[in-house]
Formats: sequence, structure tokens, C-alpha cells
Amino acid sequence: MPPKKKDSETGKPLLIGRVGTNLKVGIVGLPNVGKSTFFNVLTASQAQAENFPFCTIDPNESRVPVPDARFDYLCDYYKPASKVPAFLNVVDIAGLVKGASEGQGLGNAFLSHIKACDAIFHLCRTFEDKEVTHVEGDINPIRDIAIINEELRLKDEDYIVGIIDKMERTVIRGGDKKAKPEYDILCKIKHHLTEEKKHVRFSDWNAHEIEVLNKHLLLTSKPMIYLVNLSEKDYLRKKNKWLLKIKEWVDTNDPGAAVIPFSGAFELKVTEMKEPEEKEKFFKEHNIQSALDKIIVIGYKALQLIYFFTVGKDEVKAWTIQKGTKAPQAAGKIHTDFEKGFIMAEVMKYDDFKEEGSEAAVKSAGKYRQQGRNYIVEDGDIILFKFNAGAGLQGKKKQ
Ligand SMILES: Nc1nc2c(ncn2[C@@H]2O[C@H](COP(=O)(O)OP(=O)(O)O)[C@@H](O)[C@H]2O)c(=O)[nH]1
Ligand SMILES: [Mg+2]
Repeated sequence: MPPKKKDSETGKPLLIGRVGTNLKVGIVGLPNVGKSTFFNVLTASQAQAENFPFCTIDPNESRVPVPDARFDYLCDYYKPASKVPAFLNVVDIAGLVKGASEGQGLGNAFLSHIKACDAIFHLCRTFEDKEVTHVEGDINPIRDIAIINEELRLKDEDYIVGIIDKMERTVIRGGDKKAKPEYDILCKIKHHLTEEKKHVRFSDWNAHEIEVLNKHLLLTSKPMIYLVNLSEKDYLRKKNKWLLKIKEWVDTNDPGAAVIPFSGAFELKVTEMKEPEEKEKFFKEHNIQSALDKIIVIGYKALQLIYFFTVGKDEVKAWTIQKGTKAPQAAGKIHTDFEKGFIMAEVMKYDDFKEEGSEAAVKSAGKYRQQGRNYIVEDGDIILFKFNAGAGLQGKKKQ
């Protein structure tokens, strides 16, 4: 049987990883490459720029609003009392060093931190600075990226070997037939990691294999986004001798993964400018933009999350859902009653709304659609749910 690419019941693409909408991206890299600086500017700049009540979950984790021109337009239009954008959860993880998988540096402590994340910002350093020591002695981001990726692979190898060893007792010696299929799949995953020396995400796993993978949340199954930390000077002139090499390395070794150049020093400088006009002037003068918005948006997309909008004078809000979510379950994000008593979703496409200029105009243009239970919600849909608030329905409003 060919591997299934979709769950036949929900129609959702099968994904390796946790299911949910409260997913996180972890910042991973060697020490002193600028991870904490990046984390801090990300947290500070968005909180400041958007004036949203962002929330620091703990000193190493924060919720960053996802920038979206559509959301801004809707807020401008409705002038709501409350504005709630989508958020990306970002975690600053302590630096890994060579040998971390065998306990060097902070060693195994990093494992649980990365394991709890759903995607990785892999940050590497190209900036030279004698004051800031490099653990490997000199600047070489290709070597650094390879070190990190190898540590993650070794850690997964170690983990999977441990699991297989434990199962061997019951499955091979104990003759536990029920657990044999899972054991076989684990052996296949082990082969992929140890013989082919590849990260887990670089293979086409079938539905059964993905089910097993999702029990274990391996580090190398998490999508990676490569962030290249440049000096301010290089960022301004959009040039650095490593950039092309990094892009080539990623295209060969992690095909399809995004590579985003940025500069911690530049972003820090911009964050420290208090006046928006001062920032704009600086951007114009140098014909450059901050890279943070792009990084947040791409990070959010890597989690396979999308959002729909609810709009009105009280509130404009982005509701995060997984790709492939149907209308009743999307409604259930707002209120359990909306899902239980679901009647229909009245949907406007954002583009239609913008083009026609108002809800009434969208309606008269025949572009206001009533959708039923099988409708799969699309990113940026503006939705009004109709539901039956009949007796016996007791729901809890979700925030
Ligand atoms: N020159 C320069 N120094 C930086 C840059 N980003 C961070 N640093 C400095 O490098 C040191 C380590 O940065 P940090 O963000 O703590 O790195 P982490 O260990 O990866 O979290 C600090 O002294 C920072 O001020 C940068 O873009 N350029
Ligand atoms: Mg740090």
C-alpha cells in the first residue's frame, strides 16, 4: 500500500510533530552567536511597535505578535475596542556546543528545551568581534551549522537506541507480537538516523510511521529556519562572504528550508530608537528594512498554523488554527457552544472585503458565502459563525 499522505477522516496532511495551536519556535545555536540578543530585540521591538500587551511567559519565552497588513487594515476599518493579533511563541535556548549530546557544556539539559519546541530558528554567526569569543576559535558558520545539526542527530540516535534496547526485551525475547510493528518502525527510524546519518524530517514517512514518530518528538523532525547574524555594516550593504555558501549548504543539506539574513546589532540599534519617524528615516536613508517581521511570519508558517479573523466594533481578533481545520472546529476555538450548535459559517475573503470596501458591498457582489460543516477554513477568512444556542448547551468562552 502506498503511504497515505492525508488522514482520510479529516483530510489533514499528516505532520510530524505535536498537534495544537500553542506551538513554539526555539532559538538554537552555538554560544555567543547572538541568540539572546535576537530574542530580546524580537520581544522588545514588537511589544513596542505594536503597543500590544505582549506577554513574557518567563525570561526565556515570549509571545510575539505576528505582523499582518490584513490585520492592520481590519483594525483601521473597524476601530475596535480590542485588537488581538496572532502570536508566535519564541523560546531562547542556552547554547549548544560540540559534544553536547555526550554531556559537554550544558549537555543534556538542552534536550528537554528543544524537545518542547515545534520548530527551530537555527542561528549562526558571521559577524567578527574580538570582544565576543567564538567557542570554535574563528568565524565559520558552515562548520557551526554542521556541528549543531550533528549534535541534534546524535542526540536522536542515542534516544532511539535507548528505546529500541528497552523494547527488545519484550518484543524480541518476550515475543510480544502486538508491539512488533512499532518496534520495526523504530528500527527503520534508527537506520535512517545512524546509517544514512540523516535528520528524521528528510524522509517520506507513511501514516503508521508518523504515528510512531509523533510519540517521540525527535529533535531532527522539527522544521528549521536558518537565521544568519550579520554585522550591521554587512546587513546595510547586503553583502557577506558567507551568505551564498550558507544558502548552498542549506539547499544541499536541508532542501527547502528558509535562510534569512539579519543583524542583531542593527535590530538592537533600531529598537533603541524611540520615535517611529526616526526609524523610518533611518530605514529610508539606508534603503533597508528590519528583518524581524519576515522572521516571525516565516516562523509561524513553519508551525503549519494559519488564522481566521472575527471582526466588529468590539474586537478584531485573529484565531489560530491548524491548516486543514473545518468550520465547526474552528468555531470551537471561540466557544465550545459554537462548535456544538454549529449551523454555518458566513465567510468573506479578506481580498474581497478590501476590494469591495464594506461587508454590504461584499454581500451585494455575491461574494459573501455561507459555508457548512465540511468547509475547510482558509488563512485570512473573515468569519461570522451562526450557531444554535439551544437548551442544554453549556459552553465556556475561550480566550
Ligand atoms: N558585534 C556584534 N556583537 C553581537 C551581535 N549580537 C550579539 N553580540 C554580542 O555577542 C555577545 C553574545 O551575544 P548573545 O546574544 O548573548 O549570544 P548567545 O550566547 O548566542 O545568546 C554579547 O556580548 C552581544 O552583545 C552582533 O550582531 N554584532
Ligand atoms: Mg544566550
